Amino acid sequence: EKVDETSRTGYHFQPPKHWINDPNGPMYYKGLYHLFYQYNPKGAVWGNIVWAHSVSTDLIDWTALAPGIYPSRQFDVKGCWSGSATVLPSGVPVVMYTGIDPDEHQVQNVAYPKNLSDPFLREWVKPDYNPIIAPDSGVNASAFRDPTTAWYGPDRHWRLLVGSKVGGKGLAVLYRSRDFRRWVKAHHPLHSGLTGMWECPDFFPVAVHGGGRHYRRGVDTAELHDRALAEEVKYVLKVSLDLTRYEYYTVGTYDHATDRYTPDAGFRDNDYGLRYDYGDFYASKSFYDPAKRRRVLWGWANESDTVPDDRRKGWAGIQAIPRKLWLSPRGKQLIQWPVEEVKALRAKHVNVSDKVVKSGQYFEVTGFKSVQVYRPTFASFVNVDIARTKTIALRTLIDHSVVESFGAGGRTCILTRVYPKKALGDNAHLFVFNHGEVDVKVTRLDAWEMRTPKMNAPAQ
Ligand code: DQQ
Repeated sequence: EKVDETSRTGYHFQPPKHWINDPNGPMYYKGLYHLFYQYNPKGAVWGNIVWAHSVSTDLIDWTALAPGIYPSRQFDVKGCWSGSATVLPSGVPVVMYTGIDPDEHQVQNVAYPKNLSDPFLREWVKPDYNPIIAPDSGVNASAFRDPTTAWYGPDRHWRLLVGSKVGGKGLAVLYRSRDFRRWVKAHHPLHSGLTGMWECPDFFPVAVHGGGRHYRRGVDTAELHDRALAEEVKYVLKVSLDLTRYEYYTVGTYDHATDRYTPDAGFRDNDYGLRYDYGDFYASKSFYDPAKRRRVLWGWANESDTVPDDRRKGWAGIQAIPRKLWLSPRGKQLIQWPVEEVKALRAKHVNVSDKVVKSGQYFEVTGFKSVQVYRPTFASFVNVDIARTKTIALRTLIDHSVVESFGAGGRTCILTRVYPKKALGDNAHLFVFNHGEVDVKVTRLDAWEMRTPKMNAPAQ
């Protein structure tokens, strides 16, 4: 099989070939970041889904291992779909995922590492008591999937969510367990909305600013029931809407006693909420990184060219650059920013300062090789208090077929896929345009060539 390298990425996460989709079970264990992801080992279109597995010490250089979870039993014979990792208080990581059984029913399974002293967590054991959660009679068995990371309540019960729907209503179905083995459905879902199927729910706490300096730090889902901490946190519920292929989140409060989640006032007047990203970003999942006390968000960006193009290229799909995620000081939205490790890839630097771009004019930023033309196909708004900030800031990561932008310090994010045919290598140029009606002054522009990390070279 041939792989067309033309628009493959330089530093965004990609395997050497074939189809990828959702990030699965991200976690940090014994000094390594683990990323699993939906993968077709046989081709560049969706199908034959396994959990491919890669590890990294810095979220930048990645080593590919053999798939961690793949169809092997009745309860997952037709596919191993999305799921999450939970690191138990004992330090043992557990994976929960959706298996497709012989009747095409979606069931939830658990898997444990075979050897806890292996930091690579190469082999996973699926207990015979799987599935741990099967769709009951009231549930549509083909709309019941993507278990979240579990959290522990003050009543000493574990909880997790499964994405589902009833009629046109999306559901985050809540299950409880004392022993992580026997799970009982709660009488009401944690939350629901008139949006169609909820895929890939994610539910986690975020620190509230409260005047403190530490509001950017992440909070572990396992700390959810800690009283003292609970008073300084809000909760985020994110869902992926399979009808529109967009993701929405709300910020709100979570009552541990009643297991109710209530979005804050600003999020209550519609069934949607805010978007993580106004471009191509789906089936995302966050995890708590204890090494840097931050919450990190992974999201999948599909190709936006055609399926025949994907087959011809021999690959499809990338993961966005992992983003650190925190609550804005006023608590009205989340802020996302590429993890700081990305800066280590910066090479040759070019800068421009105090340059006026008249209305309708442009200038070229010279001194690079191998950058590409930026053709935006998505747009959104960003709230900026220009009287206070004086400037509008934009950070953009350009990487062959990916343009990932963070407006006003990470308040509005847009990931776009682009497939230039001519603007390749030395034919690629970087321009600053002013399509507005008034002149704009570029007070500061910094640009770097980016080095290519080790991207999924197989383990030795
Ligand atoms: N992708 C998985 C499902 C999930 C969907 C299957 C979201 O588990 O609902 O590959 O992209």
